[in-house]
Amino acid sequence: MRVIVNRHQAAHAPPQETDNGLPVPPWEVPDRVAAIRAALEVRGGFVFEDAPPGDADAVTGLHDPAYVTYLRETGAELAKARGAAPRFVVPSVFPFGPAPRVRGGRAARGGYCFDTFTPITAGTYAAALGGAAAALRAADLVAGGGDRAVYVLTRPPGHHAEKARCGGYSYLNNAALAADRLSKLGPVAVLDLDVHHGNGTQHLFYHRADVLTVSVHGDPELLFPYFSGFEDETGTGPGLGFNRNLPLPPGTGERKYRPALETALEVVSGFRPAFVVVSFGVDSHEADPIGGFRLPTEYFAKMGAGVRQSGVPVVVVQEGGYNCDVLGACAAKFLGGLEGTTGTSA
Ligand code: OKP
Ligand code: ZN
Repeated sequence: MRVIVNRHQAAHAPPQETDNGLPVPPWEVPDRVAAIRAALEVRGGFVFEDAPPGDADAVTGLHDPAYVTYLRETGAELAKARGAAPRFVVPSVFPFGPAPRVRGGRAARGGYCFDTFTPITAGTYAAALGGAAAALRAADLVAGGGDRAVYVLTRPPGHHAEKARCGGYSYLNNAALAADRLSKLGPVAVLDLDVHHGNGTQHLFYHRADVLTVSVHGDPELLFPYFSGFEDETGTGPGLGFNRNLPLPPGTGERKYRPALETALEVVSGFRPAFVVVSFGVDSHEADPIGGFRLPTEYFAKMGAGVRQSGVPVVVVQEGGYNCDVLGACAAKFLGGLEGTTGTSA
């Protein structure tokens, strides 16, 4: 299987994230990608390929051009920081009132971001654009018909990024960009298996009937992103009926996960997609420090095998997963199941 690697991932390495107002060590670190790559190299059968250079024009079809400019220019300013000047920006004030206006830089911070977990650094734009380029390359490969499945090895994640807002460690929505490109060729289903609801992907396709979005995740009453991912969010306008959320309680293990995944896969198949894009997270693993689910490593092979049953070309985009000791094994299991080299049906 071909693996498209984001060469610039390590350019994004914020020194901290802010949780309940306190600086804490970041979970979303460059070692995540290193750990996955090392495990895939040991397992063998993967061909690693650097993504082509990123291109802002390739992402402004889905993302707001002014937002993309904001990411680029904020990073360029931060690159000039010397001495005690801050090395990253995080919003302190979010939009409020009936007609919030973004006039200056401090308003832009809150206007273009929905949480305090997602700092912008000097290298964020390069890393995010590299991930987008990797996802688009993977889409082109499966569109060309030569590859049945391509894996996008990237960070930071993307599935929380909206049209004009970063959040949840996500800046550009890699999976959505791949899905949007593939949607020019036929119906696309995005299956989000990260433990967190893919609010950005839902938001980007909520009004569209040509891209189905299905997500299995932790109940947002208790888990990030808190504001969306509930069962009654089903789409709007022409997109009504083309969004499906399957929230599960904290502590979910194989027994509760399996029927939800089965339902998700049935919804995907019923849509008769020409392509499937998987937002793949390992944060549903029992050893993940922030996910709260209890899936064992072996189960990831069954997840991959389940996706294989769709029978259509698949782009797998790496999203979350924060225990570097299990990331590689789970990714290898999932991709093995998807390829049909390990695992049995979910
Ligand atoms: C991004 B992805 C930890 C709080 C973490 C942000 C989670 C972002 C997840 N105490 N909150 O979906 O894996
Ligand atoms: Zn996640």
